[in-house]
Parts: sequence; C-alpha cells; structure tokens
Amino acid sequence: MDDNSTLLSQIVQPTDLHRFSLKELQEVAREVRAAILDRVSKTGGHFSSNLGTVELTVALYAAYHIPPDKVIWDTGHQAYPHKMLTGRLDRFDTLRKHGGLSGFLRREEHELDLFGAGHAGTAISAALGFAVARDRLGTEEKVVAVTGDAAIASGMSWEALNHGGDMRTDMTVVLNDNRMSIAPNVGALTTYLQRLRARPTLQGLAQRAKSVVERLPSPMTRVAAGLRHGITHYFAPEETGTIFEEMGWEYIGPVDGHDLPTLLEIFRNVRELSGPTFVHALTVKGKGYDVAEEDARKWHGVVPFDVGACEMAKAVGPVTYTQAFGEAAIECAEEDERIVAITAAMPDGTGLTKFSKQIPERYYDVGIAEQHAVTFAAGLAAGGLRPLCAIYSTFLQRGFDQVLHDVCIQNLPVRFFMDRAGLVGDDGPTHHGAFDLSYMMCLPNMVVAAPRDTTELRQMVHFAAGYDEGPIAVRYPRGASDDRLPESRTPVALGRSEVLREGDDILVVALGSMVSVAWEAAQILAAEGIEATVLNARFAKPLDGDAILRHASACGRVLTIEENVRTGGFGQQVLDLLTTEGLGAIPCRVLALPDRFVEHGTQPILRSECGLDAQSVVTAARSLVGQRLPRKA
Ligand SMILES: Cc1ncc(C[n+]2csc(CCOP(=O)(O)OP(=O)(O)O)c2C)c(N)n1
Repeated sequence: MDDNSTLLSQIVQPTDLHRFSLKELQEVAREVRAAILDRVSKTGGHFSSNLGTVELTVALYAAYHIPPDKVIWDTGHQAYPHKMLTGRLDRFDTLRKHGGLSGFLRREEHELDLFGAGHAGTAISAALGFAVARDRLGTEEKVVAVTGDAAIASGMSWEALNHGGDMRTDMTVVLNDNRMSIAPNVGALTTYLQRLRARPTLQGLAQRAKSVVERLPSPMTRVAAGLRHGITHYFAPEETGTIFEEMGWEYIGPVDGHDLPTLLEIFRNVRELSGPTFVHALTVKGKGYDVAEEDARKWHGVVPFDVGACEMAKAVGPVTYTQAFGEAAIECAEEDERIVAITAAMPDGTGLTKFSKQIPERYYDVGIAEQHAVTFAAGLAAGGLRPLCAIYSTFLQRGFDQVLHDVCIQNLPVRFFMDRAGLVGDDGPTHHGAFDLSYMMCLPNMVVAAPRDTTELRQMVHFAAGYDEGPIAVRYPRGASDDRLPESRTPVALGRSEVLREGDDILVVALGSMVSVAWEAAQILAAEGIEATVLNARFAKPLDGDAILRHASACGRVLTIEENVRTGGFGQQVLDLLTTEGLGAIPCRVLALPDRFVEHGTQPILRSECGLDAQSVVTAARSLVGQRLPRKA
C-alpha cells in the first residue's frame, strides 16, 4: 500500500476527489479500506468503526467542496478515512505514537480537523455553532455533522437537535447507524432507529420508482423520470413522519451507507437543500473484514494483529485494575442485595461485562449518558439501593454538576469507580484522567480513595460498598499494577494511610499509582544512603493528617507524588495541612501532572516526561535532602 501509483496516494485534500469518475471513487474506497486494514493491523487503534465509515467519507468528500464546506466528526475514533483523504496517509505508521498522528481529531493536527473530539456527542452542537457563525459572518459554505447511533443518544446531541430544528439553520446531520456502540447499543432510541432501519432504503425505493417509470407509456416517461429523483429521495410514502421531522429536520433515509453511487447522489442533492437536514445512513461496523463484521465489539479497538490469521494476540499478564474491580463488584453484589451496577456504554472498559451476565437484573447500561448515569445513581441511592457507578475518570467530567448537585449536596451513598485515572497513554489528552482528584476533592461530603495495586483496589471496592455515610469515589489507573510492593496488607479504614517503609531523611507521601514509583525510588535512594519513609496515602480525602504530620516532623522534608494535575490535587492538600498545622517551614516538593494538556504516547514515556517516574522522585528527593533544614525554634 505504499505504492505511489494508488489513487489514494494522490489525494492530499478532499477536492482532489472531484476529478475522479465514479469507478475511480469506488477504487479510492477500496484503497482506503485496505489502508485501514494494513496500517491499523500494524499500529493498533480504532478499527471496526473506521471500516464502517469508508464509503460515507469518500461520498461526502466527493460531493461537498471541502474547504470551504465543513464536516464535523463526532468522537473522532471513526475518522481515519477522513485523515487519509486529508493528506495524512503517509503518517499513519505514527498513529497514536508519541509525537505521531492522534487517534482522534485535533485542530492542531490539521486545518480540516475543524473541531477537536474524543468524547462522544459533541458534533451536532459544534456544527450548529459553525453554521450560525457562517450566517452571522455572511459566508455560504455548507456544514455537516457526522455522528454515530450511540453518540446521538447522548443528551447533548438531543439538546443540539432541539435547538437546530427550531432555529431552522442550514446544516446537515449524517447519522452513521451501525447499531453498535462499543458493545451493542442500548436504549429506546436504538429500538426506534431499528424500526426506521426496517423501512425500505432509498435505494430500494429508487428501484421501485424506476420500475414504475419504465412501465409508463412513453410520453410520460420523461416527466416521470424527472420526478423519480424527487420521489425516491424525499419521502417514503407509506410511513408517518420520523421524530427528526417532528423536530424540524428534513429526514432522508434510510440509505445504504456502503452504496457509494447512491450516497454520492444523495449528498450532492442534500448539498443543494437548505435548512436542517438529517441523513440516516445504515452501515456495518467492521465492514469488509469478516471477523470484525461478526464481532465488531472485539475489533472496536485493536492491538497490532496478523491480518491473514484474523486474530489478535490474547492479552496475557497480571490482572488489570479493570478486572479486579469487576470481580470485586460481583462479590459485593453477592453479599448485599441492594448493590446495583451502572455503566455509561462501557461494560467492557469498566469491567462490568461479567456482572452484566451474572447479575443482569441489577446491571444498568444507560448508554453514552454520564450525566444521567450519575443522577440515576443518586435516585437509586435515595430510593434505598447502593449503586456502584463505574465511569472513566475523563467521562465523569461530564457529570460534575450531577455529582455536586444530586449526590453530594444530598450526601447520598453513591460509589464512584473511576477507571483510567491518570495518564491513559495512546488516547491522549481527551482521555487522560488528569483532573478527578481536583474535581472530586473539592466537593463537601465526598470521600476520595486510590489503591496502590489491584489487591488494594479489591479491598477498597469492598470498603466502598459498605460505606453508607455518603458518597465515595475510588480512582485507579489503566492497566495492571506493579507487584513489587511489599505484600503485607492492613485493612482499609476511612482516612487511614499505610506505612510501607520507614526512614529518617525524607517523607514521600504517594497516592494510588504513584506508590510503586515512590517505592522504587526509595530503593534507589537507600543505595545512596538516603532513607525515605514511604507512606501509601490510600485516601486523598480525608487525609491521614496524623500520620502525615508525625512523619513529616520526624523526617523534616516532604515529597508528595500523584497522577493528577497539581492544581487542587493531593499534594496541595498535604501542603495546606502542613501549613495549617504549623509545619509550613518544612521543605516540600509536590510532584504532579503539569498545568498543560499531556499529549498521547505510552504511559511510561508520558509519566517520565511529566516527572512522575522513579528517577524524577530520586532527583527531587536528593535536592530536598541537600537543602538545609529549617532552624529549630
Ligand atoms: C462521553 C463519552 N463517553 C464514552 C465514550 C467511549 N466511547 C467511544 S466510542 C463509543 C461508542 C460510539 O458508538 P457510535 O457513536 O455508535 O459510533 P461507532 O463506533 O458505532 O461508529 C464510546 C461509548 C466517549 N468517547 N465519550
């Protein structure tokens, strides 16, 4: 596929497609699909969603004039064809690698990544913004939002449809309906879209209209042929209006999203329309690669794989935090009938798939609806149940007001499990869980804990499940834990830390994923004659004030380390404690994520770049130990 003679390799911008014939465009689509297979099988990344958007993207980009026309993609994980048709094919070997192409959309990466994405449900709102800006600024380009059948179920998509349908703004929404979220899609809207899917496709109608036209006497033929286009593209006569039409959007569909000639004709016609238009395209996730079509869930995101063998390497290795949570959640539910589990469209990612199979009656997948998930959990708690609300750190950002207003003010016993806390790696800035300590610790009533490893996570899940006093959040990173830490275990108790090692020279207070880093640094320091006390904080809120103050005064120097932004984070709470309690003169250093968005790359690269590795702790500790101690009063 590196052959410069391919049509795809000649395309540097979407308008290059305009010079191709239909047959050549079909060849371009074939080449895009082959390139996805070739590149993603080597780099890993999002796979089946991208195989589903090939024809859609080629047809859109051939029918519209981009630029100045604008296509805004939702989430961005299905926009690899877009990247390939905007001159980035030759950089695909760097996909999701440090310094390479992002797996999502970034305005910094390309001028046709018009609106950054990574979280679902933003495209229709953003496109409406572009359309209104166009109208106010007096330009005439067309604006299209492409969204998925799971993303469109999110609240924000409906807020935007509601607004756009009422404003009558000229824009188009293309619904890429493959019936899948990452897992099978859920919800009443899915059932409704299913009913729309069952209607004859426009291609089917076109076929029917064609046969009617052909059977008409010849004088009628020309008139009828002229009408055929209108008949087939603007209504399905036997049906009532769709919900989209009721909301002010011209509904066009359903249309086979892999039928390039029809898609082209439809998009060329839609481009000539004005007002809010909604195109419903039916696609197949994983299209063109059999095993991915059969199991789009497994092939949603892939590690490098052997194309011929159609098989991904099985992940072998220690238990991940996600698995540990999933297993502990089941144990807790078996012990307490009141326990229910909630996910927002991430059963596999949060580890709840096993729970959903074993205890289906107490499992709720609410779709991409994090805000609802939180308030639903609050309602369940107020109603007497004990919800485990498992949402990635980054996606829970969506539900901040719900955590504050519905959970914390009412002090309800909702248990949050924030997977992917800290640096997640290849997904980059939209997905790093860099803020949850700050946004959870600032809330009255909220308890915040972070385990040092998967065994401690299990302990914390059990602790949280039995904590009836109010809300509690447990945050843990992507992947598996470091098992080099000492095996001795003490029970988890509210606001109590654990001393892993004692030394006189410096106190290192570490939280969660950073405990093993602190431990490793302490071994290096010991070899240099610097003895550190390593405290596994366990709770960021409430802090174990007694232990921190006691060891801080004994050691005379304090270093904190956490995988969260510095501002409003764990270290700042420790500094505040020391100052308030009269130990403000002790030399301290806070190691935390910087006040900037961290790019994508592997977790070890990013952690070391951000100064959150053992070497950085060693350097900081050496410098603190080298500082003169404050004179004793
Ligand atoms: C707010 C938010 N929650 C969850 C996710 C995780 N996520 C990424 S893609 C995806 C499924 C998207 O499905 P759909 O919109 O139908 O697109 P498809 O992949 O099927 O093309 C989910 C849940 C996310 N990106 N953003």
